[in-house]
Amino acid sequence: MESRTRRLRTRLSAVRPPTFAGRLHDPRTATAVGRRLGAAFAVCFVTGLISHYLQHPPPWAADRLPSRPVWGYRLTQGLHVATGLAAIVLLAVKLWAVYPRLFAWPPVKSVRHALERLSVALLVAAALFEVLTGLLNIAEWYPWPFSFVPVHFAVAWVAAGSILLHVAVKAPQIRSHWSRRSPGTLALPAADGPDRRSLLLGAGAAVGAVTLTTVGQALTPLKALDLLAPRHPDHGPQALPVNRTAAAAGISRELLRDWRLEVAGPVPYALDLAQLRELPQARARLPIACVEGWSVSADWGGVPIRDLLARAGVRPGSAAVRVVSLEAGGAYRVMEMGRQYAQDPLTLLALTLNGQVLSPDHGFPARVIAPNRPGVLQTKWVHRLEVL
Ligand SMILES: Nc1nc2c(c(=O)[nH]1)N[C@H]1C(S)=C(S)[C@@H](COP(=O)(O)O)O[C@H]1N2
Ligand SMILES: [Mo]
Repeated sequence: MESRTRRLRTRLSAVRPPTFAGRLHDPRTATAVGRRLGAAFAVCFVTGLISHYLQHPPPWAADRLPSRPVWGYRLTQGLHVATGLAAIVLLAVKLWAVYPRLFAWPPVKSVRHALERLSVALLVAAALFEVLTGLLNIAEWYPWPFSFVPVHFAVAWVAAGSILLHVAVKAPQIRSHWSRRSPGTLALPAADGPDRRSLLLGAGAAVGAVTLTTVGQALTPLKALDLLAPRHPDHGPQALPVNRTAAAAGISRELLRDWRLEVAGPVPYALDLAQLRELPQARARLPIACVEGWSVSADWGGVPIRDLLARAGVRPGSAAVRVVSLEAGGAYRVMEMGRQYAQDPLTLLALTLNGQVLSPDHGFPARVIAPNRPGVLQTKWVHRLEVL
């Protein structure tokens, strides 16, 4: 018994944490991976800001937001989710490459060193938080007590700030390890190349695989490869995904029985569905581009919002509009749309989708579809327009 314990103890004492002294844990690898990770984060940050300000424009910008190109938000949000997913892979490789330094001993050597480590801790925490909350968000899983949007937005600034600080602190190393020809590499052994190349190729292959198997949720020519994304662009009623169903929104046949579109403006009026169908109809091929990353184009038919506003006595291009859904609660019940959107001839109060009457889940009897806007603002089950 005694000897067995001792044997176990000797064996355990032989187990040491890996030393990670290899070339793949040197500053050059950290720089090579860091560059790519930095690029992914930069695109992710900028496209995230675009998404945020399209959804929550400051008052001075609301009427200036452009309604073209129609695919603008589809592109930026597709990039946001794709670069965020790529960043997960790159962040893992980067953390693996610098792992020994994160646990270096002694933990603190000087005030400067302490500050540097603190900034790295902040960076790692913020970056992990952003990619993980983003990942769970596209899966529509919210296992946390806070509201996703403001927290994801705020921590993005922390991440961006700590990345800038990190790059500034590491500038000398980054500079000397940036390119193959830079002076820093001359000191490295000749055998240095292949190892690092394999690591970078492996990381590239992993990013490629993640991208190819998810990007089809937005880049529909690749939809056949969309194996890992939470949403498939074709799956849903009328071949279009649904985030919130009519049942979930509490839209019942009862509620719809006396449905009429009310328009509040200088000359208020109300129309029932038959009357709306009598008005001149327009068609538009526009995408729904969900903030969660999926997007699909469809053929929409209905009455241009600007015609409905003109009928209420609004001069073309002179008013923004508030759109109210029949839905009783929910964050997307009320939506506001600036002038550029309201006057765009492609902005419709849609009554049909791909030539058919809207299904209940797509917003029957009427929904908004506008160019270059986040999906969350394409309000379903519309029953009231208010001229602002
Ligand atoms: N009233 C209302 N409209 C809504 C929503 C909602 O929850 N309530 N969800 C929005 C979101 S997040 C998206 S992506 C689109 C999706 O439209 P679809 O279900 O027709 O594809 O509808 C938007 N319109
Ligand atoms: Mo959405």
